[in-house]
Amino acid sequence: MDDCIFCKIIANEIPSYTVYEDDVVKAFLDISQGTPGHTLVIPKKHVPDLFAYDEDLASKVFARIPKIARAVRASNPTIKGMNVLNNNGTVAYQSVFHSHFHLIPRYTDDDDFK
Ligand code: DGP
Repeated sequence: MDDCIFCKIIANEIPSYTVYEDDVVKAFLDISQGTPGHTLVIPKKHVPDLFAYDEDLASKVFARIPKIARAVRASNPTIKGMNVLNNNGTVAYQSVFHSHFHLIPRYTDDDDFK
């Protein structure tokens, strides 16, 4: 998609800090770090939101999330937990309409993040 910021990140037209990449997904640091290590996992195929996945793509993308979550957790021993968040639709606070999963590391007493 020409006007999609995440498609441009996949194409390396916009720089990002890559955490993980394969033929199906790319994971990179969110420009707005909710907590340190806040990572986005996106399918390389442009799908606007959760409602647009077919079963094949869903099985491939969702299957990769635990592995990427473990890699993020392993990057910092002070990460004690993680929120996985997926916003769908403007009313649900989706702002980029290329489906993405937020991996938000949680730290002891990081209550600033809700
Ligand atoms: P959401 O509100 O769920 O659609 O989250 C979109 C996220 O995308 C938001 O946390 C900020 C992030 N984001 C937007 N533009 C860029 C960008 O150009 N680079 C990176 N790394 N993240 C971006």
